[in-house]
Amino acid sequence: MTALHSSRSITVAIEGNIGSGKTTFLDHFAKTKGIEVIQEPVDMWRNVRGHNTLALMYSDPKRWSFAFQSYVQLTMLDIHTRKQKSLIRMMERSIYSAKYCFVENMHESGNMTDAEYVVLTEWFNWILANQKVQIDLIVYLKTSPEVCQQRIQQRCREEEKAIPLDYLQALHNTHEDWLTHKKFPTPAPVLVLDGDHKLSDMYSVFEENRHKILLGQN
Ligand code: DGT
Repeated sequence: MTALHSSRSITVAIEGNIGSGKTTFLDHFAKTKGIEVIQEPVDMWRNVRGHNTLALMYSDPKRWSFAFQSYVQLTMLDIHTRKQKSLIRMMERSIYSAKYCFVENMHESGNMTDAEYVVLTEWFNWILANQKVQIDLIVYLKTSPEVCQQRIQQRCREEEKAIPLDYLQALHNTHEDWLTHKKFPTPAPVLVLDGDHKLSDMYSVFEENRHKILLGQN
């Protein structure tokens, strides 16, 4: 199948909670010619010159959230500013969800001090004002925290073993605040997909929405 439905190049960001099914979405569309897929740089976060910052953040969030989010912000900026090679780029998450979903949650939950939060926010605002961080469509996989938890348990990623349902609920709320209630600006139209179907049924949901997604419309 080919992706050449649109004549302008577009960037689609796939957003949703941990375990919401973003990788399944990207793997599905990666098979389409003309689409480049950029997965989230989790492996880079796990090995910053030998330091596993993802594990540090989960083991002691008060101590490590700021360092971790600083690096996440850098790696996301790197991806956003990479030259696009195909007509359609699909990327897992964005610099926006790192800030509006994760940083907000860490600050609200007391895992990040006001000063740390303000420093990250100043960096974030500077980036948006001075760098080209283009997104044309956000696909929001809206998946209930309970379903996310089951999927996280099934995949057994070492760092995520102790993620409690409360944390997934809080992250669900920050995604909803941003993408449904528009508490923060959305950089592009939002297409909401129900992520609660079993994974084998998700492919039909993706296909039903293929046309809109490839045209960058919600
Ligand atoms: P999927 O395919 O929907 O199951 O996606 P995941 O869960 O593989 O990908 P994602 O982005 O939801 O999360 C990967 C891991 O990295 C997960 O443990 C949460 C963490 N993570 C991702 N971005 C951030 C961030 O900005 N801050 C924090 N604290 N954690 C993050």
